[in-house]
Amino acid sequence: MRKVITYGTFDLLHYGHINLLKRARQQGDYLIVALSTNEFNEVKGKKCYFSYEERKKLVESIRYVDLVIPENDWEQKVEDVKEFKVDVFVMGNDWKGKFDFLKDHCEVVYLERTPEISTTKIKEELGFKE
Ligand code: C2G
Repeated sequence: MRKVITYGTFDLLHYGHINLLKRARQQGDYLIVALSTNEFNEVKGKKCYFSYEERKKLVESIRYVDLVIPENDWEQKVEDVKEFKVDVFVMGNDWKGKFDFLKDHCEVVYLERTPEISTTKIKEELGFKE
């Protein structure tokens, strides 16, 4: 079984996230999503609308996702790849090059982002104050 992993906050889940998860899943037979915890989002400087549990419930319900694990920090990726015997690491290309160190442990694939949509844009258009 060819296992894929990807990481993210996935707040205000939208079709850009779904496009990414669908293509990530197509890189193998099993997709793990490491979902940023509320605490790690503070480290990332991201203010989430939905809590970790709420975002986990949403991401787990996506047909392309087989397992959701917590992403607690920047440092866990190598351990995750080893622990879950991951073959492919996937991220949107806004991260291009940032995780090439993982090439020592698995394939690294950066996929095109869906350009016209983002959680920030949704919040702005709805008049959310950050
Ligand atoms: N994404 C996308 N198209 C969009 C928006 C997001 O393809 N319009 C992708 C991002 O490139 C990322 C994934 O969806 O691969 C999740 O996006 P975010 O929740 O914004 O993830 P981010 O905060 O960048 O977290 O350790 C890595 C970090 O946790 C990544």
